[in-house]
Amino acid sequence: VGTCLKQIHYEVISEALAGEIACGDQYLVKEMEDSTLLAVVDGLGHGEEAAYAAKTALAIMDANAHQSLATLFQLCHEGLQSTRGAAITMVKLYKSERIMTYKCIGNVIGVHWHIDERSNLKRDSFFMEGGIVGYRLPAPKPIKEVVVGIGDTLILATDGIKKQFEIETPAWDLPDKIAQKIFSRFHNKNDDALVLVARLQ
Ligand SMILES: [Mn+2]
Repeated sequence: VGTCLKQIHYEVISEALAGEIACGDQYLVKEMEDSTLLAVVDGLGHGEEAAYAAKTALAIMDANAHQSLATLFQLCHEGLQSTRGAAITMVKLYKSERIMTYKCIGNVIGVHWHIDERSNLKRDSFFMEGGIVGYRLPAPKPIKEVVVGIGDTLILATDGIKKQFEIETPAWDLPDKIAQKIFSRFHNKNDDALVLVARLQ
């Protein structure tokens, strides 16, 4: 189960707030020749307008996926001016160099599970910057660059998932299992929710 691409195996679970049809939490996974772009967008609030902001961001990313994350955030910021705005986390995994770059603006949490020098499973949480894409961007900072390896797990989650999910070790479950566990244990039902789990391969 889940979706298998060349570089990653991933699963996504999402659910709109009860009573809403449209979900303001959306994602994009786009595999390209040299890299894979992963993004999770939380359109502000919930319902139609949140979903519209999220869809607008995803369309911009999809059309410009080859650009750097700095450029993608700038394009999204410009394109979301007439919307409510969104929290966005993007990750780009590069095939040749075994690195990823990432940037988080707003509160979509990112976690990177990997094996450290002492062969221990280690969690690194993404550095998050305050702001709302489409409304107010933080002062420009260098894009984060991280070494990654086969077997590493990336988890991206919106604030409809309680942040305690971060400290739960995913161990070696497959992405679909991890996503199901997180969603069933940490879904807070006051908002749209989305979790994306990707394993590097
Ligand atoms: Mn939210």
